[in-house]
Amino acid sequence: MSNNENTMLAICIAEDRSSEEIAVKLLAASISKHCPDIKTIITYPPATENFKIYIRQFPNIELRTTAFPGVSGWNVKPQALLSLLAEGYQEVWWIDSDIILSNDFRNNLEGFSSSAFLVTEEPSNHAYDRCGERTKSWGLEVGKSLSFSPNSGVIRANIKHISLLEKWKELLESNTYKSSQREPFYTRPLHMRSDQDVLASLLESRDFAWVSVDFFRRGKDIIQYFGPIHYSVKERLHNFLFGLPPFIHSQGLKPWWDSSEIQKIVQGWEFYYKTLMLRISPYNHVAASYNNSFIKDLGWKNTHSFSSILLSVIGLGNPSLTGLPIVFVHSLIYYSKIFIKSCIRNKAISFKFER
Ligand SMILES: [Mn+2]
Repeated sequence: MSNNENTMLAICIAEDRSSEEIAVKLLAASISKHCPDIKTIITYPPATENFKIYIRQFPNIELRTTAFPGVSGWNVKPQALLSLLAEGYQEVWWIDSDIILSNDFRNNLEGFSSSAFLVTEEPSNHAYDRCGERTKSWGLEVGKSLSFSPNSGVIRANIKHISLLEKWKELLESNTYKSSQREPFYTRPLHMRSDQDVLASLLESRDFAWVSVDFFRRGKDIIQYFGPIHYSVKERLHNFLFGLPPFIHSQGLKPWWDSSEIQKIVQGWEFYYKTLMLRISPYNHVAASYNNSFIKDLGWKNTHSFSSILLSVIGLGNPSLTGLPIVFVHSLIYYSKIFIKSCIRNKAISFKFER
């Protein structure tokens, strides 16, 4: 890629929680290592002096500390993307702060149309089974159906997508959406659970049916590390053979959180199990490599336990094989339960018919 092309391309990161500072640092370090030629703009209003000094070591990264008005958390995405497109960048990549790069993602662009709107595929248990429902719930006409539920952890948008981003921003700023965000996550209506459900509504609407949408796929392009089984056996074997994908997304609980934070969400054996899975996560594996190599002041905890070391030894130190036996058993139980439930349901239906 020539320099001229690169000046038209930017990575956009925006985070407003100081609790996620270490993740922003790691993402910055991984971008500078694998994509040092891409201009990267980080908007991080809680930046401390220490954070500013840290970021200065990366010539491709620009730090901004003015918050986007009226938004917080994941709802900032369309506004952040629009602001960089308005500055003249032709193509902007949004990357969530809970993602770390393991290599240059541009190597994975083969097969994608250069003008497509790119998002990522959701974890396996969030497969697409409610096509068009989100769109109809927003009162829009359905224009097409997507092959996967979109996850907005990574988005590639270009100047042709400005009207889509503007509409997305408008819906995220609506009063109905804002009041839904005050409800607990799982009691919110499906079309308003988070920013990406609103995005899915628009991508399936007739108004934006002209937008061609492509997906970064699980396994090959991204690890959606949400819970133990979401980095599946199949994906693990693929990554063992062909290497880690460029994007590793640490969804849900984070390996950089203190135990007390995790304990507020999960307790008892689940706390122990999930903490173990965070310790052996591929995110942790990649993050740990920054601890004493070219970054000294990261403060990455990377705490191991006896069980995590044992699993790592069994997994030959490979991030994809580490934890595989547990994931195999967990998946077997999980999918057997789903299978049995569906058998019982079908039986109940046929019983109703017979009567
Ligand atoms: Mn995320």
